[in-house]
This record gives sequence, C-alpha cells and structure tokens, in this order.
Amino acid sequence: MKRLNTQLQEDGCPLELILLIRTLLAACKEISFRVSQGALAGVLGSTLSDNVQGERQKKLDVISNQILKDILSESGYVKAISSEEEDHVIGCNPDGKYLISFDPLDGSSNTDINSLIGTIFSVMHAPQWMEPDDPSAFLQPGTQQVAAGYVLYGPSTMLAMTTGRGTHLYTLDKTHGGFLLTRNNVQVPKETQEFAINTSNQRHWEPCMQEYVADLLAGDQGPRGKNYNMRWVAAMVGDIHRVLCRGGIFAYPWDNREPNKPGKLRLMYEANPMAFLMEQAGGGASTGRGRILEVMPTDIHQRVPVLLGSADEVEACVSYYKD
Ligand code: FBP
Repeated sequence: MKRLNTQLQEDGCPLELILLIRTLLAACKEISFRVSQGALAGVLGSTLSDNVQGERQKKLDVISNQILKDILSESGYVKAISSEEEDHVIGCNPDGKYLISFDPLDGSSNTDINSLIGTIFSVMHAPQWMEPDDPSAFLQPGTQQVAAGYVLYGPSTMLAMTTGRGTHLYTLDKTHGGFLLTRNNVQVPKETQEFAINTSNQRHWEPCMQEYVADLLAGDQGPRGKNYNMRWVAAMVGDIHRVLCRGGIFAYPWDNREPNKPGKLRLMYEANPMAFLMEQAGGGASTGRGRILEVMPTDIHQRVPVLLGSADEVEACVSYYKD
C-alpha cells in the first residue's frame, strides 16, 4: 500500500508542507495512543475549567491540545496556531510559512463513552507581513486553505486528507506507525437516502429547515418520493467520515436556542476543513445561504450553519432556504 508521503509528493505538495503534515500526524499518533488508554491512564472525565466557547473542558481536550501545541510550535514550520481550546492565537516561529487551526478533539461528549472522536485541522499560508500573534492573519476564506483533514480515533485510526488534489483516506498501521493509503480520490455519491441532524433541536430551527426534514421523514409518501434513514454520531468527525465513505447529508443549521449565534459549529477548525474535504470529494458544502468556503471570517472562533454531503441532497436542502 502507498504511504502518505508518496501520495503527497504525487499530489505536488511542497516539501515544507509535507514536513508540517508529518509533524501534525506525529502528534495525532500520540493522541490516538492516549485516547486508547482511556480509564487505564485516568484520562477520562472533565476538568474544572471551561474553554473560550463556554464548554466544560474534558481532560482529553486539554491533553490533546497540549500535545499539538508542543509539537507544532517546536517544529519551525508554523508561524501561528489557533485552537478551539485557546482563547487567542499562539505565535510560534516568526519565519514559519504556515498558519494552522485545529479542533484538538472533536466530539468531546463522546470521550467518556468510548465512541468516535477526532482531531480536525486546517492549514493556510502565513502572510509574511504579520506578527506571529496577530489573529487577523487567520481571517482568510476557506478557499485559501492549502491542506485540511481529520484524524478519526475509532476501531482503527484513520486520516482523511486533501491538499487540493482530491480527498484521500489513510489507515494508521500501528505495526510501523505509518499512514497507508486505503482509499484514493474519494467520490461522494451525488444522491443519498441518509441524513444526520440532531432532531431534538427541531422546534428551534427555521421554518425552511423544519419543512426540509419533515419532507425527509415523510419518505416515499412525501414530496421527496423516497425513504430516508437517520444517523447521528454526535461527533462531526464521525458523521462526516460516514458521509465520505457512503454519502449522506450532515446538517447543523442555525437554531433559535442562541439566536445571535449563526450556528453551533466553528468556521475555522470545523466547517472550513470539512468543506474542503467534501468539495474535493465531489460533495456540497453550504451554510444554506452560500458556499462555506467563501465565508469571510471575522473572528477565529466564529460559528456558521453547516450543510455538508452528497451534492444533489445539499442542493435540495438549500432550495428550501430559497423558497
Ligand atoms: P466539539 O466536541 O469539538 O465541541 O464539537 C462540537 C460537536 O461535538 C460536533 O462534533 C458534533 O457534530 C456536535 O457538536 C454535536 O452536537 P449535539 O450535542 O447538539 O448533538
């Protein structure tokens, strides 16, 4: 099987970006090990502190964040880091060529139930004019990403990765510690009969979203004329992996629980990297009112509504927003 390095070279990836990606994955391999230790290493459960999102931090959130910060900041390739678990950007090497945003452990509510969790990352060029700790350098649209992906900590540890030359899936071979290519140039089926959304929020959605989901649930007796099945892993990394593997639509729309927030999920280290992966796999990625990758960021922790998946189904959902 082809190694990650070979695929990245074939995709024309610059050497320094390959070295950065390998550094990032060294951190993820350590996280994979720590996660697999679970209660044996006392890493389950919550800390007593909340992050900038106002969420109670899990021990593994803090551990994963520290591992990534330490390894990336010492690498020399990174000018600055932005993390879900850090209030502000962290300046690293002033001569570093790249900016990296990450969600160190997505799906925090799954850590203590041995369910799917993962690390999500997004890489952009670092403007040479910026000071390392200047957050405004991160405020580039998702179209400016040069690499993005996630590492899924599940029965096997898997990597989904794009550098703009298709989306590829890799599996960690724990015998020698390398990621091997297990699915090249993923193509998400255009159509689907599977959706993922937290339906317990239904009463809080906009009427257009309520109507869209009601039509899915109406099945072959309804306007969509086919039966849909539902899945919800409660970890974006797990739901998106399923969609990349077999199609589907994943949605986390705006809801009026916190009306001033555009959505729950974060643009820079959740929506943008997943949108890049999805579009590179022939899928769709929308806020309902526009392409996610064209959203102009105003804050490193800003939130957006998210519709991701099979292109025809995302388009069908977006059509409800237009009515
Ligand atoms: P974090 O765990 O990184 O905060 O991510 C948010 C998240 O867990 C997503 O992974 C997931 O899709 C969503 O929230 C689940 O939300 P809910 O709790 O409403 O089901």
